Amino acid sequence: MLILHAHPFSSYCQKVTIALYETGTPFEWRKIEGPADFDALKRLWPIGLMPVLVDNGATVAESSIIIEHVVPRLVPSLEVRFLDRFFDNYVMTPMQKIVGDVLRPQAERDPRGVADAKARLEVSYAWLDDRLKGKTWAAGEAFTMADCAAAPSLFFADWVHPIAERFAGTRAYRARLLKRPSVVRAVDEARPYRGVFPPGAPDRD
Ligand SMILES: N[C@@H](CCC(=O)N[C@@H](CS)C(=O)NCC(=O)O)C(=O)O
Repeated sequence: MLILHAHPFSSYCQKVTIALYETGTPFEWRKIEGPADFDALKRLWPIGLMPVLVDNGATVAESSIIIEHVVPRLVPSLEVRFLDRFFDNYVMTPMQKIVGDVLRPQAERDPRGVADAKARLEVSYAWLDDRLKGKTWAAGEAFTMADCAAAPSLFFADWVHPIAERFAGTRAYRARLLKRPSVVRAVDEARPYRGVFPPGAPDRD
């Protein structure tokens, strides 16, 4: 049995649960909700970031590695790995920077870092808009790990730095992702936690 240490409202955890739902892979949740759960997580993976998977006693960390470990068919090509890196590094990371800044005490906020993160998102939205031309999913007609990474990263990035109307392809792709049953399930599981979204969740999606 696969045990997933994760939280339904965490973007990287959703990336993995979308992959598991997409492929009908059964697993057991270990929800990380308090300090004791984080201590258990750190005993498995001292870096202390979720998700972490335990497969027959073996610990697997990092969302992309978990997906490739459990469902390698979602990672069919180098292009998919590249796009997965794109969404993690250039959409998820700036989105997390903007969210994380809200959690800091006022005196420790980093306006320059937040402005840089927003500028990075603008470039990412524009690059993606061009890249998606003629494609249903990130790498073409098949739904892959790249789309698992895209769904939560674009979902939350649009909340903290809305995707402008001129990026119609990126907006349409986000909307397509939000209709995919595996994504719907992950988004619905996280609905009860929207009230704790640090910058405040918009009343949509
Ligand atoms: N590179 C990691 C990133 C994981 C990550 O950033 N997880 C966040 C939740 S989305 C986390 O555990 N945050 C808790 C913390 O920072 O204490 C992956 O791909 O799994």
